[in-house]
Amino acid sequence: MRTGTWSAPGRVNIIGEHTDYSGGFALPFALAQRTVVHARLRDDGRITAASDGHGKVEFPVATTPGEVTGWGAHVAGVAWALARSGAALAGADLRIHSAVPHGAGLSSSHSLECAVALALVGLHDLNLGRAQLVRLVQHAENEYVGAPTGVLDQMASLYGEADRAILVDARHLTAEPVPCEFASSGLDLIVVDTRSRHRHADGEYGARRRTCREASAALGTKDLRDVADLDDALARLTDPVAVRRVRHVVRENARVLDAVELLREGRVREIGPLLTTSHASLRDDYEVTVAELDVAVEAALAAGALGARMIGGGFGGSVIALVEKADRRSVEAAVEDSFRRRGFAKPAFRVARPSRGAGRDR
Ligand code: GAF
Repeated sequence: MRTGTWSAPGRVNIIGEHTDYSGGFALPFALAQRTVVHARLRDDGRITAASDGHGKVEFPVATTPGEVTGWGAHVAGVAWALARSGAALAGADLRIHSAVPHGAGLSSSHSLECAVALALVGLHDLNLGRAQLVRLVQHAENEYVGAPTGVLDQMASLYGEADRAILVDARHLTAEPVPCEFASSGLDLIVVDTRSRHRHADGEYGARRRTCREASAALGTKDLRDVADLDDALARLTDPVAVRRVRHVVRENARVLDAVELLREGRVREIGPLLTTSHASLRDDYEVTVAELDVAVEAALAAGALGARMIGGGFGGSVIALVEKADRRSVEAAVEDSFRRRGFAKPAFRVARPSRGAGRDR
């Protein structure tokens, strides 16, 4: 194929935060906002990538980590991971347009990587399945970009479906669609971009990954997902930080499965309290929230939201709030008002709807 257009969405995670790198469960969905890549094959071994708003980068298909930095590293990293998997790339011109808000914790970089991966695979007629793309994008992120992320974001982007959430099993890399229609139940899922960003987010994320890995080794389990008796596991851990992290992960996995059951039974409103409990656990046990996230959740709940929580890695980014449609404006006004009173930046609101996943557009 010499030319084509591919796109991949950002994501919202309904529940299941900081569980993926412990082999656990998550329940994200793909957003309507997408990154679109118009691609043309080249035959001179070079890749150019031009992005609205971010400028243009050019590099050879074969680079090594560190050679391309900034946003271009997400593109070069995908080419690098493909080459490492044995693909011979001829080169490509990529024109990129993204409607996924940048830095809002809605997975704009994974949507870019997924769209670029599909474009390069499509242009070169490579035979790679979605599960292979999940790992490939993870290698690009972890080893080229240098962000120690898991598989949640690219699985949501690659496997998303309209009106469905996706039950991600991060150990087996399976993605099971789960009915999820907020609008037809009279509900809205509001995404609040708190506009807060924490500089040390990657280091804090990496530290939590390490604690989980070490705790799992101390407990003799393959992953924290395998902890069968939480009380017994907590009693065997001596480090109070590890106790809190493990408690979050084990309980969060259970909350994901509870939410899936409720959605399958059409009891959409009842997932609200699970969201709120998840937030409390991320605040108190996993310690990944910041004031903006906590204030947004508290204000949304006080204004009548059925449930609310931070999403993504934490240390800034977005919060989701499940609300009756009739309450949307008043919940948004309450959050905005509490931000004004605290002197925080003005938050941005959007209603999220489960949308189609990544694929070829033309
Ligand atoms: C980030 C990571 F990219 C995901 O893999 C996941 O760990 C998430 O934080 C926390 O659930 O989005």
